[in-house]
Amino acid sequence: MTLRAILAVFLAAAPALAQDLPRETPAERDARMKWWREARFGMFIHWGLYAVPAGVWKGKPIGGIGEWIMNSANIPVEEYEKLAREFNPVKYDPAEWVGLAREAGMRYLVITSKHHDGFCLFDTKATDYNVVKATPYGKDLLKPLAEECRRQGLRFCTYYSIMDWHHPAQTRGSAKGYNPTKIVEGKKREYLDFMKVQLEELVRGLDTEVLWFDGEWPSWYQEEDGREIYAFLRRLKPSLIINNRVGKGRKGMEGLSKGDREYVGDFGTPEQQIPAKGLPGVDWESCMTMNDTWGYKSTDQKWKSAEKLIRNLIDIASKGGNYLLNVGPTAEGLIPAPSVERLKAVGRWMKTNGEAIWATQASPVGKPDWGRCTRKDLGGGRTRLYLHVFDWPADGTLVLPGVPQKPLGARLLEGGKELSATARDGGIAVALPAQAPDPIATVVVLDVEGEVR
Ligand code: FHN
Repeated sequence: MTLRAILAVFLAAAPALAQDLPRETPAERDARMKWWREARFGMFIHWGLYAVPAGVWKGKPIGGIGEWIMNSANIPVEEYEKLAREFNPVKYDPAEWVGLAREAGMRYLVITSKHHDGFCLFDTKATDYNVVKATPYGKDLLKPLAEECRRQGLRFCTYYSIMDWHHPAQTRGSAKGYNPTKIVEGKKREYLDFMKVQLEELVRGLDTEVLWFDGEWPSWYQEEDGREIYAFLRRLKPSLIINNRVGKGRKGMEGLSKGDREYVGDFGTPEQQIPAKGLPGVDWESCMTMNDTWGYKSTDQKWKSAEKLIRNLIDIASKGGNYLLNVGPTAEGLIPAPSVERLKAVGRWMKTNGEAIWATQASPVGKPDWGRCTRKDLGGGRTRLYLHVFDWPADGTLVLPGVPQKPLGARLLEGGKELSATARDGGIAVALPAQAPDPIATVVVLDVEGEVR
């Protein structure tokens, strides 16, 4: 067989070969996922040209989420592109953003490198439709943020949309809008190669630690494409973590236990929801907004309370998941004041109670009536339970049913006041002070003998 023939055979097989997922033992996977599992809490950032109109187009408020305005208002590409000339985030301060996330108790940060509108916030060679080439700002936005994350000890991660309303290989779904895009006949390989160039820039140029895919739902994009992209990325950076939206697993992983996993990707991505019983057996992360939009909308002032955000964090951690909480910065580069206030409030709670969230495991006793529980295995046959009390018992006794293990000691996490813990009816009763130190959630630390499952 001639060399040309051998090459032809290999190239024809290349995409299939590329789908051979990297081999990894459970221990190797645990090592790769370790920092992510222990992080429990991250910042999501949706930022781009859509922050310029901020939910209003030609004087009219546009419904729906802010980053979808190009689709929601069915804005012609040539018109939407002009927004780049107005995008000049002179107030952008990466150190301030990372500091806010760090003080809130967040351990990683996921920012949109390219959302569905196709505009890139980094200095990509694959298209001139980017912040360096197309805006008066003229500088890469992600590189300084990545450097600041490393300086302040957070993991830098990037969101990437597969669906692209600007790339010539994809066309609008209908006369009414772009979503879901269609692929131009014969251009799918061109687009997948375009994706790979940009993904390589995010990995090699920005050293991203998580690739957070989205926009995977158009029918032209298939699970096997996800497997090809996943294999490509893991070969590029074996330690990289990739969500389930690299393939078509968004619906699957949210309901499947580990054994049934049929989809490519390292973690499930329930969105704007907290699965009632978590997702046993798989890694998962709930991504949620602080108001109702991901990208900035001047008209959306429906902010969740700090209490709600803190209790979401506790609820998610008690089910073994991560909380990816979103901010949508303005076109000037500012995180909206209501978001800043809430991040600081969450940070005050985390400053006292972070150890009851970070590196904890899911509750071994489900959801107690009075609040939530998280767990740490201390080794030496001891288990630490963090009892997050939302509803302070009127009679001053906190009862934890279903834990027959011998109590070894109990205390308030804040201040360390020792509490009396005794076995009672197959569970444990803890005597509490009359007043709850923290009305949102007071954490009681309870150590018991043996494993609690
Ligand atoms: O369409 C996007 C949306 O704009 C936003 O980015 C969310 C965040 O997870 N993801 C998609 C909707 O599922």
